[in-house]
Amino acid sequence: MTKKVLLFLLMLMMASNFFAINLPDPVITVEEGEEYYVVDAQVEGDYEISVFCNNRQVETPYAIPRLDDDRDYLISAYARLQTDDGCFYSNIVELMVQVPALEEQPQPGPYPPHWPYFQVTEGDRYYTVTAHCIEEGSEYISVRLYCDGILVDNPYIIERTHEDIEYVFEAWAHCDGYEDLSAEMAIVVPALEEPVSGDMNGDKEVGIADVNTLINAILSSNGEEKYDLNGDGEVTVADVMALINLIIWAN
Ligand SMILES: [Ca+2]
Ligand SMILES: [Ca+2]
Repeated sequence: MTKKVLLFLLMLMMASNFFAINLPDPVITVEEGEEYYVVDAQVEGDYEISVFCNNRQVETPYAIPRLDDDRDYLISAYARLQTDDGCFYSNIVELMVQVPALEEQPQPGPYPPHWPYFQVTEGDRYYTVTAHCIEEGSEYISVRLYCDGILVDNPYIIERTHEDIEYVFEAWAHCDGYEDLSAEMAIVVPALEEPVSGDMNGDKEVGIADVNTLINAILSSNGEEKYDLNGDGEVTVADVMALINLIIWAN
């Protein structure tokens, strides 16, 4: 090869370098999601970008699904510019992306191991019925309460009336993904207990024992309202007389 040819080649190389365009390197980004990792690549300037996942060209943004196990993916990208003087490339940028396995999704809670059950709170004026279920409080478990076939609040408050009333309750335990379980209960809510006039000792009867109780209340200056039989605001001998009259009248 002559010196002239070498010189010519040298000048050609210099000329090609002179016209060469240095493209900026693309930047690969990864957005981590619960189900997908999304890969994208950007470059400053108006250049085409080619992106590859494990050497296979992909469209961007490219969503990589998370699978049952951890996986590594080699992402590579370069920018390209086509001009009349030729095609110019940036460096190839590579990034190893570790995509972890899908996180375990919370499973529905365990099926209620027992049927729903009831709790009855007996009060002087109200009865309260509550339907429970094991594991209640879990977001997957709920309990519905029906009274005589109608959906009611749980707990359900019943006001006692002047008569005994029977109610039939049904409770349904619901757990996502399973069949509902139900239980039934009938209860009689007794009538309000009317106070027995003159019954000072609380045995529901009126007799000589109540006179003793009342006298003791007077002697001990116990002015409880229940001892004020004649309603004059005081507990005195007048109440004893009223009580004796009551006993005589009753007999
Ligand atoms: Ca009594
Ligand atoms: Ca009195």
